[in-house]
Amino acid sequence: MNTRANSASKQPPTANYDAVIVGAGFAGMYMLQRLRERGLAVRVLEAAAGVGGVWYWNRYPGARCDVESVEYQLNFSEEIQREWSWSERYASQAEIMRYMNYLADRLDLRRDIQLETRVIAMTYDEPEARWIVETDRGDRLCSHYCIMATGCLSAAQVPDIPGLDSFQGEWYHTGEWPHDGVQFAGKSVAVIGTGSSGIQSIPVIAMEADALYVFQRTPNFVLPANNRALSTDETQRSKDNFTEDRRRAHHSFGGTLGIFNEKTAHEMTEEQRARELEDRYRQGGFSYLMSFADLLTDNEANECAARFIRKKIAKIVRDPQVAMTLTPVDHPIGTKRLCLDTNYLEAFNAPHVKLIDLRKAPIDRIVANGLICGDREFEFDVIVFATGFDAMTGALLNIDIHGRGGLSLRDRWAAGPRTYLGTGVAGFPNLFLIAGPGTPAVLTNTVVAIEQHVDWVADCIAYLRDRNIATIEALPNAEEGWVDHVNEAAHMTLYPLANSWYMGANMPGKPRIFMPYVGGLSTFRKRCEAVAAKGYDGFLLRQGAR
Ligand code: NA7
Repeated sequence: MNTRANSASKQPPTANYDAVIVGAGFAGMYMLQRLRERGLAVRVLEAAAGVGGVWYWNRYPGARCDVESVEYQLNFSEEIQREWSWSERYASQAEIMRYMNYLADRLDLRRDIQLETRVIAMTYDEPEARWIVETDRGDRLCSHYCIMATGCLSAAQVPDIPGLDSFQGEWYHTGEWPHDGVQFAGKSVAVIGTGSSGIQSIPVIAMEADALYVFQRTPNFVLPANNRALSTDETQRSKDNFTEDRRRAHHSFGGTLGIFNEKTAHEMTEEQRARELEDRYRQGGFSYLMSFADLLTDNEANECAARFIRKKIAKIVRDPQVAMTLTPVDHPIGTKRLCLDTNYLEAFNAPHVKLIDLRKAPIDRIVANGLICGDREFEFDVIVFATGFDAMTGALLNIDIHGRGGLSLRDRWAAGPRTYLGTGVAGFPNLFLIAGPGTPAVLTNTVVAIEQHVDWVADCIAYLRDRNIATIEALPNAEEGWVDHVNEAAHMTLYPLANSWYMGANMPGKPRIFMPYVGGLSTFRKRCEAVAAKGYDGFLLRQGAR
């Protein structure tokens, strides 16, 4: 087991850093800024040819954020927030990329970011208390700290359907979309998958393609986005309210400014419930899930909100058979990531858009000019896999990470991910995860969660350096306690009832563990602050020169 660690320490590393950050999305960029402020020598390694993380890759037609743009930004600097204005209620992928590139230039981040460099291995060199980081370009970097800003949805998943190699047309995954775009005009197209990426891309592809086949395994709950241009007044208001809005978002349950109804569904009359749901539905966006205090914990309350959406589907989709196929019945609303829609349901009213229910017959195989489901054969020129990601753990486990004593993270997490506060892993000193399993990040406004995590890690590193502490490492019992707490919290809600990517259920063979923390960002923040206030309680701190 020790061979790897020993051999890693024998070869001289090519460059020395205080910190290596993997990934240049929101988390990696902000982490770089925070560590630079504290005078650390930092290198960011990024596989893509540009900054932006998940937004760099997910440039499929219709790609758009489903958190309100004025809330989906880094808010550490009021000056920057005043300089930047969003044009729409929900920012398009292109606008988010402009914002992220603006941040990279404005903060002069690029000189410390190495692009087109994929980290393939990381090995902890115990005698020297340092990490050796190896890349696909042959770099060997040596770093005291490693921060994994690898994203929760960055390992695209193309299902293992027999025959894909024999397909004569073009195929793409929404999460690895070509930068030059894809021409659909005059073509017959198949979209496989109806999560957020499918739901956003289908209506846009339908406008261009001659024929569109949508292959659906599970119908999803969709809510109108009601996207629109932001007025000058709205933009100004968000700038003027910067301090208060930032405070509110950071101390909220979900990292947003949305307001929860404090009443449970049972405390309301039928009329009140219907009005609440209708108001929030019209408003658009995720606030629908805040209609009742118990919407995600009580079956009846949830069913009331779910029934309301099912009725809307029946009104929008003209063909009753198609409407029924699009109607979700197998999971409580909100327990799979809710999808925001712009003309998704309406797209199925067009004669050239066909819905195929994979629950009746799954895809048997792909052939040269299409695919076969049971006794039906479909012909098309292009396949769009909107089939999601090896979420939360995929990007981390794609790297060959070995901690103390040669311990492999893949082995350590074989039965599911285990972290302390979503940040530290026992046996992996000075390794920090951002938005990792065990944090609330993916259930909240991720950017606000990322800000909280990064601030915590930056403060922690400052604490260690100020006190000459060489290493920090999660203690096994603290890790176990946190994993139990994350599990217990999840099982107090309806979340585990769905086959979601939160549960690892979208990946064949992946352990079924509810990975995110459902307790909310405000509770998580308090817990992190308490741990820091007690000198990083639950972590083992080792004194020593560094
Ligand atoms: P999601 O939400 O994981 O959706 C993937 C979709 O692909 C979903 O409908 C899956 O059905 C379907 N899928 C996955 N594998 C298959 C196979 N083998 N056959 C047929 N259909 C399949 O990914 P997205 O990219 O849409 O969204 C990811 C996140 O990005 C989203 O949650 C937001 O946070 C933004 P299933 O439901 O598993 O039956």
